[in-house]
Amino acid sequence: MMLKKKDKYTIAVVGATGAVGNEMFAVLEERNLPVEKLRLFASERSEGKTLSFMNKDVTVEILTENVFKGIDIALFSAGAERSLHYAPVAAKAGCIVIDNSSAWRMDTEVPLIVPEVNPHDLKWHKGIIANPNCSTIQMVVALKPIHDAAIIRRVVVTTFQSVSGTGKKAMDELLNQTADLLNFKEIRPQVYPHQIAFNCLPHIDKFMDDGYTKEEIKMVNETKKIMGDDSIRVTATTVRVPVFRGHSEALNIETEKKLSANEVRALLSKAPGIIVYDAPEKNIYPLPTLAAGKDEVYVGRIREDNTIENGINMWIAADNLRKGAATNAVQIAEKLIEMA
Ligand code: NAP
Ligand code: 12T
Repeated sequence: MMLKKKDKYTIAVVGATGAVGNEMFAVLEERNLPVEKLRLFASERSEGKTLSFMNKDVTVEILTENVFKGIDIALFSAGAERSLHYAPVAAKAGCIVIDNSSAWRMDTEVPLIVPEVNPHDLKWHKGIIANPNCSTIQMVVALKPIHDAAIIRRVVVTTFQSVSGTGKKAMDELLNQTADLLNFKEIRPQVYPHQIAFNCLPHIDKFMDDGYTKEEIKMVNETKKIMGDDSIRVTATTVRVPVFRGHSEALNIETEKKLSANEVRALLSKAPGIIVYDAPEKNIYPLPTLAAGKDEVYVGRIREDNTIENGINMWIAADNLRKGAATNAVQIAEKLIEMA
């Protein structure tokens, strides 16, 4: 299924009132996509709300099965259940879906795209394209140049994930808990099973029978699919931290060919979508506060792991709502438009 070439396109954001949806139309505006008409959808709770796009008010519409005719591209971020139900309905109406949920990512008929890594996989989409998990996107952007140069055998990753990954309610929970605790008030966790303020929870998404969380399993499986290489071994521990925006990750990488820390620095410096931010003597290293609001993946603390033959340690940070979600989805839309 190809996008028909036009001067301008009708683009929709499904889940427009959410944390990711909000960022999506901000990024569409910023990157100046050729938008003829923007349509915004959410649940009946948001009926009649207006949101500003290009200095004009756009009214939020209720999502139903009949809305997709005449829409060229729809960016979905309204939860996996909505994606499972509505993405095929939209595709059938001729609308190309770029889906942010986990619903379609591992479907063999659906390409899973990070434009810096596997833009070629866009060619075989059948109307639904999946946007990877936020933690996976920022990791594969940093891994791809290393894999191309030295073949990655194994990655051990620990994540430090912000609450905006869970959505708006979780951001409110961190804010309110922090204020309540500082005022000696009692707190009652609702979104997370434990206090998130002043704490770290080794628990993101559901636990599976083998003791891993779904988030950890997503990082393993999605990495192989995006990199197009089942031989890369990935093992992950995903942790929620009391940060509003920006995910950080500690990566330990084992390669087939030896790379020095300087070689990795040089490789990543010229790779697309990456900023090497690595001068520890000046306290320069990636931080979630630095990455927030940016579209690039920041990489620093690059050093050799001398406990194995060919090992590299590094620390990365990126904005989970931007490159981890909205920016990556909009970049996919840009590629579709380029290919039309
Ligand atoms: P959020 O802040 O809770 O927003 C949810 C959005 O979905 C709201 O716009 C909400 O509309 C809408 N929605 C909920 N139920 C709906 C329904 N029945 N019909 C139509 N719209 C409905 O959540 P978020 O953080 O933006 O996340 C949204 C989705 O993005 C999730 O599926 C999540 O899997 C995905 N996501 C992906 C990544 C990634 O890794 N790439 C990162 C974060 C999130 P109302 O305001 O009307 O309720
Ligand atoms: N549970 O899109 O809570 O698979 O940070 C993204 C973020 C699922 C996803 C989170 C999640 C996804 C979270």
